[in-house]
Amino acid sequence: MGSLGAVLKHPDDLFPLLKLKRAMKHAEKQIPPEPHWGFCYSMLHKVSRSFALVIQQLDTNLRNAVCIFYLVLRALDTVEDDTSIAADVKVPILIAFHRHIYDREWHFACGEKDYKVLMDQFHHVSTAFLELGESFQEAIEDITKRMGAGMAKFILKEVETIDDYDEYCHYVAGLVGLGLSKLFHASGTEDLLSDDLSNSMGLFLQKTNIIRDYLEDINEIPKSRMFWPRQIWSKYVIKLEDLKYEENSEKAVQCLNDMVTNALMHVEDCLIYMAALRDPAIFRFCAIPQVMAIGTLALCYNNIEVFRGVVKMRRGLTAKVIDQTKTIADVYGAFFDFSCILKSKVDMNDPNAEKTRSRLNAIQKTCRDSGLLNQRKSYVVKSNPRYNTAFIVMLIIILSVIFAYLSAKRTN
Ligand code: D61
Ligand code: MG
Repeated sequence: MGSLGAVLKHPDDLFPLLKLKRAMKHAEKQIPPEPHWGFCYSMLHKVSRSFALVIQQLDTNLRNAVCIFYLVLRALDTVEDDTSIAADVKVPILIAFHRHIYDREWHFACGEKDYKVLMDQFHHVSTAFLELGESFQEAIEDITKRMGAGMAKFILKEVETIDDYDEYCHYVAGLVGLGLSKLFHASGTEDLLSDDLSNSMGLFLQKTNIIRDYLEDINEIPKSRMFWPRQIWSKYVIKLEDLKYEENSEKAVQCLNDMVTNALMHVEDCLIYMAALRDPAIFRFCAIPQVMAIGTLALCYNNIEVFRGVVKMRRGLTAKVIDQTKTIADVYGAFFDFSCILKSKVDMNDPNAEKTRSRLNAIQKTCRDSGLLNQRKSYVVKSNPRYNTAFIVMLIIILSVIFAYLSAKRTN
């Protein structure tokens, strides 16, 4: 459904969408003049739409450190994700990557499109990295070293058990959480938050991605990318790829619901982590991706489309999340609302229905016990119909005026 159709169906998306458009334009204008910082920020906008905007609203000092942290790890991940590189070439690079970020001469050609440009001109990232403060450099190098070693381990090892799954997600996303908590603390604005809570922030985001991207990953050329743990999918099918075949639809959706139920385990920690943050810009930077994740899980749950194409939140809802996520009350509200949506989709014949419902009840209880639920706008309560008709009438009047004006101009 085109964007106009989506806006007509969800008129209260319009203003947040316009604000998002303006914010993106504004962010793109903020590109620093120095060539290497210019390259880093324009690359950030190209390789990560979702994180670029939330990184841009951080204070300068921290923003530069988080921008470089992102690009260094995205480059490391580009080596990991390039399934055309042989393991005996890839593994040594992943393990030594933490040393390469200090070497302006180091380059390794791999990846596609913008990711390839990031690799080919990686010297700009190293130059900027070497300009960061000592404590920022130390945190970034430490996490790069541990993530590279973890990625190398799983190049040669399959994700078998749920513990393997948590370990893999720790290496590629949990460690990002640990690193960010160190950068927040080094910037002097936040206390150092615990590794466990920081790890959960990463696991919730990564598991949501792994669930949403099932089809894209299993169809990856030349080699499938498989992150769903055998301990879960082997309860439903013989091979992981069997989930995408029509005849296995019922089993596939049950397996999907099992994976979503597993990801919900991290929500409590994430809410505690976000409630502990003091700086409003850091709060928004951490909270917006989390609200996007619970919204995406609510969309994926019990949804066969996950095995037919990539399921994504509509742009209007993304704009609303970015526009409306400012305080912890907004976060409790969003997690409560999306938990309601998820709960309304639980089919009592689903093998995990009880476990899913009890995890959702726990999340909703935490949100209610915050005592902040009534101070927010809702993601589920439909905007009032009177407002919609008024809006549509307004739109038609504006369009007809524009039309009349254009046709008048043409005849003159
Ligand atoms: C607070 C705020 C943001 C947080 C956080 C806490 C904790 C963790 C994360 C962000 C990371 C979440 C990762 C979820 C998306 N998954 C990926 O990007 C996978 O690659 C993982 C390895 C590279 C991580 C790069 C990264 C991502 C976000 C950052 C960051 C670094 C640094 C600072 C801020 C945010 C996924 O990649 C998909 C792709 O290639 O596009 C994969 O390969 O599995
Ligand atoms: Mg990867």
